[in-house]
Amino acid sequence: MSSIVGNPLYDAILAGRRMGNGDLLTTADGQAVNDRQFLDHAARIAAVLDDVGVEAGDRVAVQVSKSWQALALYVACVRHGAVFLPLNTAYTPSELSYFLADAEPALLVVDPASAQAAQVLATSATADITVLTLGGNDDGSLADAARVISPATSVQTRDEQDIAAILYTSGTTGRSKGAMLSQRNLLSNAQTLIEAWQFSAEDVLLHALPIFHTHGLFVAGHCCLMSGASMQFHGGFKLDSVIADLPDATVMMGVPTFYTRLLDDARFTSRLVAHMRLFVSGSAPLLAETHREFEQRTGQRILERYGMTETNMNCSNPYAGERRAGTVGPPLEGVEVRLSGTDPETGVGTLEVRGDNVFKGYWRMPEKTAEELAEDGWFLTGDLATIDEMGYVTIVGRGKDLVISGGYNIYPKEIEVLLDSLDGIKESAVVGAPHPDFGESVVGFVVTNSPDQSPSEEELLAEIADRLARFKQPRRLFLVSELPRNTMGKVQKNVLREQVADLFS
Ligand code: MCA
Ligand code: AMP
Repeated sequence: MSSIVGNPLYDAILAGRRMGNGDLLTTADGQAVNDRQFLDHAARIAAVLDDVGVEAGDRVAVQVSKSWQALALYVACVRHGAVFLPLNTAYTPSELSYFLADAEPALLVVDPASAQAAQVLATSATADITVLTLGGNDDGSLADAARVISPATSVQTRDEQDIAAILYTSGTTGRSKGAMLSQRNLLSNAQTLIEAWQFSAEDVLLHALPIFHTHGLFVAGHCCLMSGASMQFHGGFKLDSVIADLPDATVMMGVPTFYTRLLDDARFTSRLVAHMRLFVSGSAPLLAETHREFEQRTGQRILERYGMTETNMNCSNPYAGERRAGTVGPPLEGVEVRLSGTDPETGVGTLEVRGDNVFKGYWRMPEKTAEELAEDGWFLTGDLATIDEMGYVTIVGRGKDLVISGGYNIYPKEIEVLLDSLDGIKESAVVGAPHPDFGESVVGFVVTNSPDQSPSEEELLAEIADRLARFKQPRRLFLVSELPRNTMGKVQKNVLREQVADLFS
């Protein structure tokens, strides 16, 4: 590794920790971790990365349970100049093999229970991939190695334009694309959010989001790491633990499902959250009705914001000004927004964004990058929106075929391609149906080759079970004789959506 010069993202994390009182986080089972322990652990992991041959710019793919050591692994990658590549823990080995082939990481870190399957994948990959393990209780080969190694003493120099992370986001073609995020992208957005949402070392953030996505890792994680705030670091969203910890928190960030689950519980009262200064919602539309019910119950207005994996956060309702239910607020400082292809009658157009927050392109997909990211920096979000005279943006729909379930994005194409590949299936169509808990839930329609010998719904679901993460699997599959099509032969998904509009109500 090179000597200490500059590494803007790591330097901002270090500076943030110096602002705080020395405490970084408390886990849901009561373990307290201070800044010194955390940064020392990250330096040890950086030394392990060095030891196994990871070099600056190498990808480090990580599919592990949430733990503070997993967060330290992220910081270690930043410190070491490696490109952090987090993966949803729900992905199956067959999904994982795609990411390994595409990203060619130098290192893959998985839970100890997945070591064998990961080793098989690594051995059959074209790249030379080392496998290490890290469990939720700091078990596994990476944890063991970090315990005995001397902490790294130098920090890898990085330019702001260097890639710090690659986050995969599914695509409308069914192939996942790796969004390359530079240090500048991440740092500028974190600084903007800290300012906009007035984060300080006094804050305690209740962190119940996964740390393999933008929301939990960069929005919540960076806001705390860089402002000196501390966290109540939960393994996931467990209602009882969240309710138990809320009285000692000042900020919570969540997807709308967090808020509807809280509102469904009688223990969630204005007294419980009297001292909270901020509730943030994002990743999926928050129903205006939920916003209002929340205000009636707690006297507080949820702050809704809007972002994407490719862009970090773009818009936010104001901290001090009017938070309007059903809108995602004006663009954040330093972010420009505009509409293209606007319908003169409705004012609805496709939202485009530009700013330091916008990613550097899709990993090894120059054509895809060129389609969505113009040379002058404008990025086509694929979201349909209106912008009012005050600059407030309202997301009114999606130009892209996408289902968002509990804050996870699911691209129907990926599921359709898989269903179509099964024996006896002629064609399929996948849509989102309104769901009281997850907002939307995945439902499929399948046309079989021969109605007499068609596989059952259960058989089809069983066949895809180990090839698709559980959250992407259709909750229902309907066997139909044909799909509704328009005169151009295109499947009319709106007709299918109408058929399942009340399925889960
Ligand atoms: C779990 N399951 C799901 C989901 N989560 N199914 C569909 N959609 C989901 N989101 C499955 C489980 O495997 C289980 O399957 C069953 O549903 C019920 O599980 P349950 O215990 O109710 O779920 P949970 O463990 O409580 O999880 C729900 C959750 C979680 C807390 C809402 O999904 C979550 O933390 N979501 C946050 C996602 C997120 O961070 N998104 C940010 C992306 P079975 O029936 O087999 O047991 S970043 C982003 O979108 C942009 C950048 C942005 O703007 O933030
Ligand atoms: P992802 O690709 O996982 O980063 O998800 C980004 C997508 O989530 C956006 O393009 C939107 O469609 C959606 N999204 C995020 N935040 C919001 C929000 N507050 N309201 C509506 N949609 C949102």
